[in-house]
Amino acid sequence: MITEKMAKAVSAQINLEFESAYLYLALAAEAEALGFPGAGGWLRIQAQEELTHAMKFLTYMHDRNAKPEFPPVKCACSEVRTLLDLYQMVLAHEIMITTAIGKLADVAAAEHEYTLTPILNWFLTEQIQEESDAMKIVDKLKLAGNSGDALLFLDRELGLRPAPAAAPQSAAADQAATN
Ligand code: OFO
Repeated sequence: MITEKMAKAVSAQINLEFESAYLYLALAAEAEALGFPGAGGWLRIQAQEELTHAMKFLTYMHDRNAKPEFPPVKCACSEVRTLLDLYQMVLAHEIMITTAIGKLADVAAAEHEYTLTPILNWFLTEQIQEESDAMKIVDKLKLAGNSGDALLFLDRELGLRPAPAAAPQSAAADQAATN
């Protein structure tokens, strides 16, 4: 069992992971409407990854005999004019999520809920990677500027992103898969 406060905090993070998936699907549609199918594919894959993140926390809740809450999923979606705007939104979103995971770690420490530590460590490592990936794309897009050739080259590169592995069905399986 975990405390009610801990369960609420994990539920809030699950909701944020679904919000992330929803945002990335909306941004995929924006990228595709701008004529960048490679970026659209990259964002669809990111949305799939966010769903696996929600699943990681859901399996943790299940394994700890806690019932998650499912408040409505909001979308911070908005129209974008350029691929650079779009990836700046991705970077800002990931920075916000890193902060949210840090706050979840604060709650876990206050509640002495050390069973969450390996999962939070996984997420913190993931956030370092995701912020770094988004930052590199933003840098490349800044260099590309308005060059159609450079933007099309980058779009092709983004389209090469591999699909994520399927989500494990339990926290124990998840741990085994990451070891
Ligand atoms: Fe859930 O990985 Fe970043 O947001």
